[in-house]
Amino acid sequence: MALVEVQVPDIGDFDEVTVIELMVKVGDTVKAEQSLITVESDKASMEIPSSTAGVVKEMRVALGDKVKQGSVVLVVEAAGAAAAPAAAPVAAASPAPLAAPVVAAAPAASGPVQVHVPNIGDFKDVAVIEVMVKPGDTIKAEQSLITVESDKASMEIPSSHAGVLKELKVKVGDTVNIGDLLAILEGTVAVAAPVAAAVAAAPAAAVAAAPAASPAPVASAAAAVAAPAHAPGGSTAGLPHASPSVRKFARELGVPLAEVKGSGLKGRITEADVQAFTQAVMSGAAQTKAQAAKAPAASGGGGAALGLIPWPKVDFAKFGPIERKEMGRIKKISGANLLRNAIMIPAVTNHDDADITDLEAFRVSTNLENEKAAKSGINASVKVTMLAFLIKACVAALKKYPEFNSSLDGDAIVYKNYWHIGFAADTPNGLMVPVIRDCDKKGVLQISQEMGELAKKAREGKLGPAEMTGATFTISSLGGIGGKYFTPIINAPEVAILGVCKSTMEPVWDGKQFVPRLMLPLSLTWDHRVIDGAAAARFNAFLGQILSDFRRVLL
Ligand code: CAO
Repeated sequence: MALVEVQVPDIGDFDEVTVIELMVKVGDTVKAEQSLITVESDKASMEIPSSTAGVVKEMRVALGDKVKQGSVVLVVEAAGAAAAPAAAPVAAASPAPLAAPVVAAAPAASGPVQVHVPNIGDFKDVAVIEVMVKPGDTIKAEQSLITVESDKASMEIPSSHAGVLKELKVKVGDTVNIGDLLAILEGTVAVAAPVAAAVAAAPAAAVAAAPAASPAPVASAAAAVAAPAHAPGGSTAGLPHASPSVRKFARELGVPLAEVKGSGLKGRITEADVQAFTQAVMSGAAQTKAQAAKAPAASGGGGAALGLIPWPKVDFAKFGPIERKEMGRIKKISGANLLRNAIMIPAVTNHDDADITDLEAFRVSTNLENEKAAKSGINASVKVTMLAFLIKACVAALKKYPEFNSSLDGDAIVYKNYWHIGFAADTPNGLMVPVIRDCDKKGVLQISQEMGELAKKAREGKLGPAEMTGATFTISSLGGIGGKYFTPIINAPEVAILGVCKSTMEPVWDGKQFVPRLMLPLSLTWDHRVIDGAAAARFNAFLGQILSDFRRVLL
C-alpha cells in the first residue's frame, strides 16, 4: 500500500494560516474528503480535507503551526486503488482562480449603490451567521458586512463600496448565493483598487463526484478560500470561536455555543466541548442560561420549569396576625443553593450509630488536662469537641473510600488528593459552611482551634470567600442541640455529607448482656450517581469502627 502525503491545497490569497484544530490522529481511518484539520486566518476558517482514503500513519502538523499551500498535513497509508500518487501535489490542478478579483472596481457614485454577494466559489446557499453592521453605519470599502458559513468554511463578506448603510437586505439565518443583494449604500465612493472579495471553493464539494480510483482526484478537492487581501476592520469577535462544522454540530443539538467553554487552542470550542456541554446539561450537572432563567427561585416559587403546579398563594393575614420580613442575603444565597442541590442530586441517606463511649471519655480527660495546663500557664486552652474527632475520622474514611472525596465533572469523576472539610455553622444570619483545609495534615487540637476561630468568624459575618470554598466533604453537626437522625443536603459539587446528632446513652447488647454505651447517630447523605448504597454502608461502618477505637486512625 502506498504512503501518500496529504498536502494543504490551494488556499487562495492566504500566505500562511494557523492550524487551530486537529480532527484526526495517528491510527484513524479517514475517508477521501474527510476533514483533517481546521485552519484559520483573521477573516476565514476552513477545514482541509483528505485527498485520499486510508489510515493516518503520521501527523506532520501540530496545533498552532503555520501552514500554506503545499505544506504536508499528514501521511496516509492509502487504501487500495483509491491511493493518489503521492507525488501529485494535492492542489496542483486547483481550478479556482482565487486571487482574481471578482468584484470589479466600480466607478465612483453618489447615488444609492447595491452591494451584492461576490463570487464565493462553489458555495451555494451559505448561511448568514452574523451581521456586523446596521443601517446608519458608515461603511469603509472592504469592511466586512456579514459572516457566512457552509459546513466546511466560514468567511466574512466585505463591502465593495464605502458609504452610509441605508438598507440591509439579509439577516442572520438567511441563506445567500453569489449575486444576492446584500445592502444598499448611499454617498458611496468606489473602491480604488479592485475589491478582492471573498472567494471560496468548498473543499469537498467538487471532489464528491470524483471516482475513488481517479488518478488525480485530489486536485479538485482543493480547499480555497480567499478573504479580502487587505480588508481592514471587521472581525468575528462577536461569534464563539469555533470551526464551521462545530458550529453546525452545535446548531443541530440546539447548544448555545456562546455558553460553551473552549478547550482548544486560544479557547477554541471543539466538537468534544460541545459534546461535554450537552452531557453536562443532560445529566443535570450544568444549565444553559435559558434554563437558569426559568429555574425556580430560592423560596421554591415558580417551578413551572419542572412541570410543577404553582406555589400556593395564601393570604395568611386572613387567618391571624402576621409579620413579614425579607430574607437576608445569606439565607437567599444558601436557599437557592440548597434547592438546586436537593432537586438535582439523586441523594440517599444511610443512618447508623457509632459507639463513642471511650472516645468521649478521652475527649473529656483531654479537655481537663488542657484546662489544668492552661491554668498553670503551660499552654493556651483549646477545647476539643467531638466534631474535631469526627473530622479526623472522616478523613481516614475518605482516604479508604476516595469516591466520597470526589466531584462529578460531566461524565468524569474527579478524585481529590486533598482533604478540606467543611462544617455547617449556625449563625444569626443563617447557615454558613467554613472550610478547614488539609485536615489530613492537622491534629485534633489544631482542628479544634481552627474550627473555633472559623465558627466565631462565621457568626460575626467575617468569613472571607477563601474560608468558605474548596471543601471536599462536609459535616453538619447538630450534636450540641439534639435530635436523633436527619437527612442533610449535599453541598455541591461535593458528593457526600455527614450529619451528626446528639449522642445518648443506650443499652447495647454485647453478646451476653445489655451494657450502657454512648451512641452517636450518624446520617450520611450521598450522591447515587457516584456512590452506591453498599459503599455508603461500608463508609459508615468504617467510620463507626474508628470512632469506637480511635487508634485505627493510625492504621
Ligand atoms: N453529642 C452530644 N453532645 C455534643 C455533640 C454530640 N454529637 N456534639 C457537641 N456536643 C456538645 C459539646 O460537647 C458541647 O457541650 P459542652 O459545652 O458541655 O462541652 C455542646 O454540645 C456544644 O457544642 P458546640 O455546638 O458548641 O460545638 P461543636 O464543635 O459540636 O459544634 C458548630 C460547632 C459550629 C458546628 C456548632 O456550634 C453549630 O453551629 N452547629 C449547628 C450546625 C447546623 O446548623 N447544622 C445543620 C445544618 S442543616 O440546616
